[in-house]
Amino acid sequence: MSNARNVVIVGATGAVGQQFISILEQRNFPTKRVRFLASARSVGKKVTFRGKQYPVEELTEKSFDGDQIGLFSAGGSISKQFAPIAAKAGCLVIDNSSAFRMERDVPLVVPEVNGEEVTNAPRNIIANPNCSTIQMVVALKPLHDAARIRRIVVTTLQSVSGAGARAIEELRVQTRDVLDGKGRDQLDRSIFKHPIAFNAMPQIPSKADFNEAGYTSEEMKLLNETRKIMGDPSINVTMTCVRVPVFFAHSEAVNIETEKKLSAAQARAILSRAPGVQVVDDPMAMKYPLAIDAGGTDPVFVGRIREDQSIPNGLNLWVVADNLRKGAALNAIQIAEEVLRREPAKV
Ligand code: 25A
Ligand code: L14
Repeated sequence: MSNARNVVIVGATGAVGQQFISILEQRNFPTKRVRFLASARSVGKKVTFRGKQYPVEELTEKSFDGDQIGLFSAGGSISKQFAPIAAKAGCLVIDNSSAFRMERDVPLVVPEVNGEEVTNAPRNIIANPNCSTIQMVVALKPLHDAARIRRIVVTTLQSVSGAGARAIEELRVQTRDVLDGKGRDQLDRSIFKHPIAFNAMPQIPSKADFNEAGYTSEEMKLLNETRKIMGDPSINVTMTCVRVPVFFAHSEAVNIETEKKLSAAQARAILSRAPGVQVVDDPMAMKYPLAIDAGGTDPVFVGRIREDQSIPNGLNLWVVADNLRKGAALNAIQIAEEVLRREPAKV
């Protein structure tokens, strides 16, 4: 394949890294050499890609010789340190962390919304947005185009996989331990400060990073990243992010106020034609998006579409997507596909 590139995965053993591997396979992404990097802890592990076994190699400053596309998901501090090194070695970095998202000369891309921005990457780094933001803007961009959104009020219900592979394990073990009768103080709480099994926690991420106004960094991403991706700094967003004991897929209760009136039927019609969206909205038949259906799939599911009767121009929606796929690995690989399609001379 003439379009094939050398691909390197950074954080290959993590929750998102594993999804990179399966999505490259599922989408038949054109690759030449593929390499799998993680920390020294993972050296000795093997990963299987397209039926072949590969060793996991340690990420070092010398890792990037000859790589053309780098898919990064090993956390913000690793990205800050290694993305510029890879980019300098000629590798186009598609970064899942928050390290570069708000930098002016780094595009923040959701292909359904602003795919054309991939050509605008002077630092050889493209940022993949926050998972909750991605699914929200895929659902809201077509409504914004039709009726101009002035204000968004959103509450997220986020799965534990957003906090990585060890968080998934923590929920699994805690659930079993609580059912076995263990008390709060006997539970392993290495990732989450409070028990996450049988609980709902209004704080993401797990380290306390509330700003002066009382918002978490995850909450501020929904404001700042939405404005950047939509290219409209006039959109107002207010939000509460909640961790729930779900393994995969984030759910969001979204309320919007628009400049022009949109009926629920009009919104449903617009969303049923929107790229990346699947409308599931037959409440009388008890059909609406569910995290357990969205896990392992690609679309952003939208349902419970109804008018907000408290204001003249408002709508309520329920938006669900797999946070490790559309919220992370799938979106990043769609960015890479967008790059290949446009084939800028650099890559
Ligand atoms: O730093 P941040 O931004 O706060 O990010 C925190 C975590 O969020 C996940 C990811 O966790 C990250 O570490 N994450 C990042 N972006 C995400 C997104 N968009 C996201 N989650 C969801 N959506 P993870 O566990 O899923 O993936 C971590 C991967 O990064 C590799 N890594 C870590 N440090 C590294 C490194 N790679 C290179 N150099 C480093 N210094 C990590 O590889 C994994 O691939 P690993 O070898 O460190 O981990 C292999 C397995 O070991 C377990 N583990 C991880 N940390 C520890 C550990 N075990 C014991 N002690 C530890 N401290 C993991 O379960 C992993 O499977
Ligand atoms: O900004 O813990 O991409 O659910 C994604 C996962 C932030 C934390 C990001 C989580 C991270 C979030």
